[in-house]
Amino acid sequence: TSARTSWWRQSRFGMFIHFGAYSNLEGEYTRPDGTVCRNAEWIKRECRIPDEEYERQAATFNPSAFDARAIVRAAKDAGQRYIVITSKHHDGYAMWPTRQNTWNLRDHSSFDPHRDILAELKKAADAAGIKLGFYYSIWDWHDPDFADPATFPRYKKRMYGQLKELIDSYDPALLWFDGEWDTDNPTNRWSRRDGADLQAYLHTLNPRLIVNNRVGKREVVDGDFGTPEQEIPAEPVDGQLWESCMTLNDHWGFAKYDTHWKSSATVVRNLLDVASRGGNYLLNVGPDRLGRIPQPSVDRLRETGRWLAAHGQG
Ligand code: JFZ
Repeated sequence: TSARTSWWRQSRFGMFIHFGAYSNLEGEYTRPDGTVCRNAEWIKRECRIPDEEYERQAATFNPSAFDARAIVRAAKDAGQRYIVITSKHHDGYAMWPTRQNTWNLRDHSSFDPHRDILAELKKAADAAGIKLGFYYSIWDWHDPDFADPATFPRYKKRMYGQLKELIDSYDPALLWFDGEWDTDNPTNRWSRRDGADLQAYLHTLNPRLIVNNRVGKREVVDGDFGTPEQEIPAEPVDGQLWESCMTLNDHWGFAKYDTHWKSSATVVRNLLDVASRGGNYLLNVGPDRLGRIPQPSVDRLRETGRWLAAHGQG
């Protein structure tokens, strides 16, 4: 517990946003034989979409209705104090105009090339006093240098380059790593040493940056906080800050058929449960292909905020 993590420890409630090229499929892939395969942010891999086909669909991605101010307002109304958005998920697609490759929202989409959704979100968040962080997947299905141990150092260099771009351009308060496990490689290419090196590098760029434990191997020594997923730990690890991330339905990315929404009562109960145990609650929304947060999510965020306002927090 340091001054560095003070804003985060006091925040308690944040908004997770899963948004990427997968969102354009809205959770459904129709195979050439007409059968339908359902998934969300893992759709490329779980539905075995060929690379060329996934790239072709990404080229039509046009989240023209992405409204950073509306998203920030939804977070603020809910009583959330920080936002963590996927800057790059496992599919490797960067949601900002990275200079490391063309597999990104500016160079490989049908989106207005003058827009930059991370810059828009940063501006809106700053204006509302909301902290902004980025999810970043170490695991990368798209970069040809990732999968081969011989070329992995080249990938790592590009990854460092992307993270420097994110810090230089958008000054995130937090980086939320993922994909440090690497199911392609039982040899566990991402080592504790890699994690420690990366964390040290990031702190040379911004000493105040907060980083989650998936930067390393999710040990207590890795990063600043633990990341239990879809659960509220009964026995938090002594001395480790933690944040429980959860979906609002049953998917992280948008899935048009998924109507299994948690009630706002459940959300409030989870938030109180997490907060009473000293943790943070990072509640996910998955914008649709146009960039809009689904209305059922907006409704639940608003109801949660109303409850908090009526009971003295907020
Ligand atoms: C990862 C991602 O694969 C997923 O798409 C989503 O972004 C989520 C927030 O993070 O999924 C995980 C990560 C960790 C575990 C399970 C799924 N885990 O520790 O069991």
